[in-house]
Amino acid sequence: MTGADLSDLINDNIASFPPGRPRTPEPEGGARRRYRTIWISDVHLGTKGCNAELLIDFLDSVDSETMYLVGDIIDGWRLKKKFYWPAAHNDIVWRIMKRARRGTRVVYIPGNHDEMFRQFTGLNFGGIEIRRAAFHDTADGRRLMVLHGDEFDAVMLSHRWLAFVGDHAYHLMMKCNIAVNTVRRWMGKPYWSLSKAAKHKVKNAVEFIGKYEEVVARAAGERGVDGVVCGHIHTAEFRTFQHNGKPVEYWNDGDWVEGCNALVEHHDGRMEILHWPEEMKRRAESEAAAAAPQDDPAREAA
Ligand SMILES: [Mn+2]
Repeated sequence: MTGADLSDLINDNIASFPPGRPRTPEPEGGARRRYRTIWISDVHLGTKGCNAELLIDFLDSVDSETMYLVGDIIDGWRLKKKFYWPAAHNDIVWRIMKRARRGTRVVYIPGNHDEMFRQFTGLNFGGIEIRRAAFHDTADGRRLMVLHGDEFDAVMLSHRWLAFVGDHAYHLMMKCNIAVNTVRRWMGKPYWSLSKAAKHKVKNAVEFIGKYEEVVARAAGERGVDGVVCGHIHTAEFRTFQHNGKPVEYWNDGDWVEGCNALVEHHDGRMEILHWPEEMKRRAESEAAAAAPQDDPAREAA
């Protein structure tokens, strides 16, 4: 059976997948923020570390013409060791497929944790295009290379951080992250990333991230594009590098394990990294302000 046959077979059956309705239904009506493009990566569905509730909230709050899934969406490595697939993870797959059916162009670039999908490069499942990498042209005419970013691991092997990313210390930290945030939720406090805070304190991690960003931006410069969008290192960032006297933009769309970030392109080509826990906090505050009585004498006095 060829890949194309398989794609036909799956597409013939895809009408019934994902199942009819998600556990958490999409909100009816409600204005969504519209963007030209959305990039997300490193969701790690199939692991406890995935902040599925926050991602569902994000997906229900935004819409775009194009959506790039920049790798490590499903964590095949972890799933192979231990099967973990709560209803919320199905809800995310359902929402992405629904989006493709509603007309959003969805491009899925598998990463290293979901490398099993790389064999389907060039195929289309339920309206989702699978690519090894992509080029994205912004509204203001910049050309960006889009890839997951594990391609540069070989270059980065001299750095110890990678061993750390893949291994027990990282998972231990993710477990602490879950515990900390469970307690914070009980206390009514918003999501806060322990590992993100720790990473910025560890000198080697900071050095690794800086070096990685440089290596990826250089590769983009060598391709002659204006910039690169990637994921992989779970650190959302925008930086500008110089390559042969020409600026090269480095964009990392972050992750949904620690930071809960997305990268978006506005309709004029302007790009922005969204930190979703902060967006949720701001929304809750403005809703509280709107709900408060307008002519409250106590507030006037204060
Ligand atoms: Mn990765």
